[in-house]
Amino acid sequence: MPETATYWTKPIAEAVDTHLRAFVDDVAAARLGVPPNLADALRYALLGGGKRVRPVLAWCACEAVGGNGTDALPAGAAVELVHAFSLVHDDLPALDDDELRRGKPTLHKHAGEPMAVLAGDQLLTLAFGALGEPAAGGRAIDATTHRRLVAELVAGTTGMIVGQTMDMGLDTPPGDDELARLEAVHRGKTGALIRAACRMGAIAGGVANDAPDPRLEAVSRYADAVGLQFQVVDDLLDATATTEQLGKAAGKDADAGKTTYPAILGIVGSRALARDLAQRATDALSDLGPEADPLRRLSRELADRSA
Ligand code: GRG
Repeated sequence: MPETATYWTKPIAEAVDTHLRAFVDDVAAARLGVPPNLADALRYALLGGGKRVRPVLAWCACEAVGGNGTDALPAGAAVELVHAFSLVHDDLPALDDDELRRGKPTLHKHAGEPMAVLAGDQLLTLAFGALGEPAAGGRAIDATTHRRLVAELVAGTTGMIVGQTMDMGLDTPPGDDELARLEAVHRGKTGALIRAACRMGAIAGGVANDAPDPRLEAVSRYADAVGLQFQVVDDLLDATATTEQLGKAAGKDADAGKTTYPAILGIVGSRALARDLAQRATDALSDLGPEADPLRRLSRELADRSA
């Protein structure tokens, strides 16, 4: 999280970490019999840092529709498990071939490539199990809500994989120009999981199950703007921050000759776009009351993040 946001999102991130740790210990290791080495690899990938942006978004989206943030922990944990899977596999030599993640050696550098492949598979599988595990002090998840959460997680994960497929040149992004094609890649690769996190938080918070709910539409529009904004800022940081600041290799986009927002719009143009998207995100919430203020604050602060 950005420095300015740390003090207010920290308790949420800590609740997420506590929930994830208990899930790995009590469900993955104790109940499902994941062996100690694999469980350690899961903890390394899942609990070793990370801003927890997606579970925090789920929590705040839940509260934005009048829910209790604790009820969004299973959804947030599930999205974070998918996110951790994507980072572990993305870092593999066959994909991005990275050695540093969250300021530490990537999982395949730490535990070897076979273990990293298997841990990624396991993280993805466990994500779907996490949806049915209520948090301590949270509500039990009813069957209809559970089914909706599964569908959102499938859509978000699929969108992410489709975006990654296009990003790797294995499929052609739709769009008439370079900017439209870049947006299509990132609406999938980065945006789809952020959209899922926000929508799942709102669903866990009790938006109507039996009729279209305008609050879910508002949260979805918010999420679409924030998802793109997150990637614009990620591109900016890759171009302007240091490896030490990011905890992962900086400058990789330029080295790889990749199309990025700064490459197309320049640094100043990309900063303006990030601010514009933050504004679009808050505008999307105009019909929601003060309970959506944390979501509004997050989009502003994520536009200014430095890691
Ligand atoms: C391997 C199926 C598959 C997909 C990989 C997520 C992804 C797709 C690749 C990772 C590389 C990348 C730049 C993805 C864009 C999303 C993004 C900005 C990820 C980093 O998320 P943060 O900043 O990371 O939330 P932390 O470490 O804070 O959790």
